[in-house]
Amino acid sequence: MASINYDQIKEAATHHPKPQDIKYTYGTAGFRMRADLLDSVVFRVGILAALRSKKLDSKFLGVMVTASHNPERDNGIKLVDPYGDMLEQSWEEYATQLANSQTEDELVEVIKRIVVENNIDETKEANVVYARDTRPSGPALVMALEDGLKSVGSEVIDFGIKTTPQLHYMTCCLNTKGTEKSYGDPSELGYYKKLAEAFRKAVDGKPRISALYVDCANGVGAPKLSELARHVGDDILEVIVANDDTRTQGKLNHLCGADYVKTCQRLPLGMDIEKGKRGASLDGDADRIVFYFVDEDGTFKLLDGDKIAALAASFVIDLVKTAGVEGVKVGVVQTAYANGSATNYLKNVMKVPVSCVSTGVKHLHHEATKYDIGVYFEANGHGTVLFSPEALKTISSAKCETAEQEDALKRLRALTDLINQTVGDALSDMLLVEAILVNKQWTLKDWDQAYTDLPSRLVKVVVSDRHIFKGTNAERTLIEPVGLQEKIDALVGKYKDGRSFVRPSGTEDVVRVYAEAATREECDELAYKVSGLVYDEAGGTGGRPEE
Ligand code: G16
Repeated sequence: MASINYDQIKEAATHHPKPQDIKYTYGTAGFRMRADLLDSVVFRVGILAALRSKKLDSKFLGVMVTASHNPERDNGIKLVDPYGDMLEQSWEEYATQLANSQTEDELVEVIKRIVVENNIDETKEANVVYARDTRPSGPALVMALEDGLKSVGSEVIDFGIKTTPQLHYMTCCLNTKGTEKSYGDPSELGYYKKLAEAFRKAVDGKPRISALYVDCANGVGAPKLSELARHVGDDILEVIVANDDTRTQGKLNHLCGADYVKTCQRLPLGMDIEKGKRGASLDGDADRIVFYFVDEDGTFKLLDGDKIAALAASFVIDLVKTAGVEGVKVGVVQTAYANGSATNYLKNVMKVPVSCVSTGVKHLHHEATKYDIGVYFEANGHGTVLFSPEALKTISSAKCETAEQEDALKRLRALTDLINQTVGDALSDMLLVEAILVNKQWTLKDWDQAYTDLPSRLVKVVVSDRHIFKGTNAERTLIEPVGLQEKIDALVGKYKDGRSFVRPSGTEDVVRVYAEAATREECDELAYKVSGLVYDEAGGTGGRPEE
């Protein structure tokens, strides 16, 4: 292949000018903001994806155009490394530099710097696979992405409309095809078949449980879940898809979806499930899931990512023990948002090692690779279970002496295929939870019994510049604005089991305030007092948060 043609890049860039006075940042999950501000960013991310592919010996890079849980007017873009994990962090800075280069000359300068610093062979082929969610702004942004890719002469595969985890799966499959690490058939059909077959094996011989109503946030999860359910077959899993309107503008994530349900702690619009029925919500790109039901007394009960982590960890630990592969150790990774009761249950009742890292799947995923089997879930329902290569080898080669051992081993092996190990995946996680509940013949109420959440509250505070908030200690302690943490600590000290922290969102233009305490009243009071502090200190703009 010829070297990079910088004049061609300059010419193409004139069609994607960077707006003046905007500073872009590669945040928690890539670039994310109002879609009408993203054209130049998407074009430049295309270039970066191609450069990274060249750097990694022409491996396929993944690019996803989505804003996940954000409102419909937003969009975003993120890069996926060859084995399905998030873009290596050291390259995030390059993404930010490219996005902020104002002129065509500056852009080319940054590209040349990336080439030199990474010793990139310009003549290597570049391969990029991309997909988008159902947002109306998606097609135009994909065209800008294609312009960026073409300007560097990249080979491309347009994967069309997909969930984010399907793109991660596809990227990993393409790069492992024909190797001993082959992750599966690189197609959407291959994805459904792999999951469906693994689910059948995981629940083999156990009776079906009641139907699951799934709120798909009027996003890409709706058609994809219907397709997955068809492959699984309703003889073993009955899924009722709700909020599946991907065509009417304004409905995506509106008063529904996993983020809404978790933040507001109430049923989504369009899911009026009766008492005792089982519900779940996906987010806009189907990488998060939370479960819920309405108790006999009418109380809404949420089973979030923390509950999924505890359920998955305890099931896997039991299987490992019964199968007799006890050398394999399980650990759990959480963030500061994990409910105090969840952490306490894992550490002190289940006696599992627990680590706490900063928000963002990229941080959790990395930490989870340190365990033989790493269970990671954010409280918001984003997560998965990772099996290390050694654990996989032990599980696949284990011999069993009893029928009980054989059965456990069979189910454990099924889980290694059922769980999307490239990234948190709402569809795969749904099947994981369902497989566990089927095996245990549990209702959601049975599952909920393990521990009782401390009342918690998440508040969004709109301020003029959220970047003045800087934290440390896995985001549990603020170091800037100076003095604010002491004020928060003083407030927290007044509440039984009180805990609160403040961090700038990496996906929305808000500051997030989390609080928990022994009672609902105390928790809400603490949350709103801390929110008030943030609002006053940082020149809040969106109306003072009130209870
Ligand atoms: C993304 C990240 C998650 C993170 C969430 C909120 O989720 O992948 O790890 O928890 O944003 O992040 P923040 O609090 O920084 O806004 P999603 O589902 O929106 O892609």
